[in-house]
Amino acid sequence: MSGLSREPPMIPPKYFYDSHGSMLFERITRLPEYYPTRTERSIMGTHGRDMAQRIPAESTVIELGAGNCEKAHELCSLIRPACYVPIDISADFLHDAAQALRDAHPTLDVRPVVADLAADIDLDGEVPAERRLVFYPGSSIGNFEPDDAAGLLSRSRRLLDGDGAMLVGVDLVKEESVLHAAYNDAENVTAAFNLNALAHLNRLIGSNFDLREWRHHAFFNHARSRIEMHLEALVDTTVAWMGGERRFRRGERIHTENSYKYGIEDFAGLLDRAGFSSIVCWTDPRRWFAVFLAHA
Ligand code: AVI
Repeated sequence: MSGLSREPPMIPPKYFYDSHGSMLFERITRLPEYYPTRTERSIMGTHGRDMAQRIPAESTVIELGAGNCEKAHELCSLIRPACYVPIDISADFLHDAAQALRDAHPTLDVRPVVADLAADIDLDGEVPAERRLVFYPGSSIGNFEPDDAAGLLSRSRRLLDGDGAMLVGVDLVKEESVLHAAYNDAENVTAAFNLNALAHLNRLIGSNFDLREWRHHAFFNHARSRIEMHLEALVDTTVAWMGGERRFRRGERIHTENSYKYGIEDFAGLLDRAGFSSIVCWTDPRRWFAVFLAHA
């Protein structure tokens, strides 16, 4: 894991998501302080019919980072797609979730694809090319650097014919106290989620991180408009792993995640740069979150 030897050290956020980490993330989405999931759901609830009217019937929904396919159930009842293509990096999780979706919607053609969103997405020729909707809910686009987010939007755009569109959830800039609380919850679930990356690495690369020697640290970086998550050493400590070793001073931090918060105009600009047009967006009354629909 080369990130541990970097200056400053980092662990990519994909290491949060072993099975325990995925369970902790699901708990995060239900925390009172973590507003994004429920705010996005409320926007879909309030404006779903308006969205559905702008999306062709019998479309093919391609969901990026579909995970447990939970959001597909709501979307499917809104727009009734003919085909649903969940894409995720975790094969086992994806195939189980796809089966559950088939059981719940017997007439829906479900075709899971295992792929890493950071690379080119290769949909096998069997996925219908017309009336595609790329669906990327949950504001995970914020976990990419803005240039990489623009790259992912461009690659999504390339999956679409002239009649295709993208529906994407985006977390917006807001009062710092609200952001801070969402990533520093009272029950310390986010702290456990962050620290779990170390336990995951211990299993994957044979490192000997002692989780008691590290603490969760998350703050809003105004200049870069992002929440940063770090793990901070509570003591001087040496960590060894297969093929490497590093000494950490007390107070030294490992950067584990960025979560960018956008302004509406800024994100519309990113969609525009990626070649999308006819961009519409819906927000909640507090303008904490936005769902964008952009056409190819
Ligand atoms: C997955 N992603 C949108 C979450 C976020 O808010 O950036 C991950 C997360 N990290 C800490 N809490 C939630």
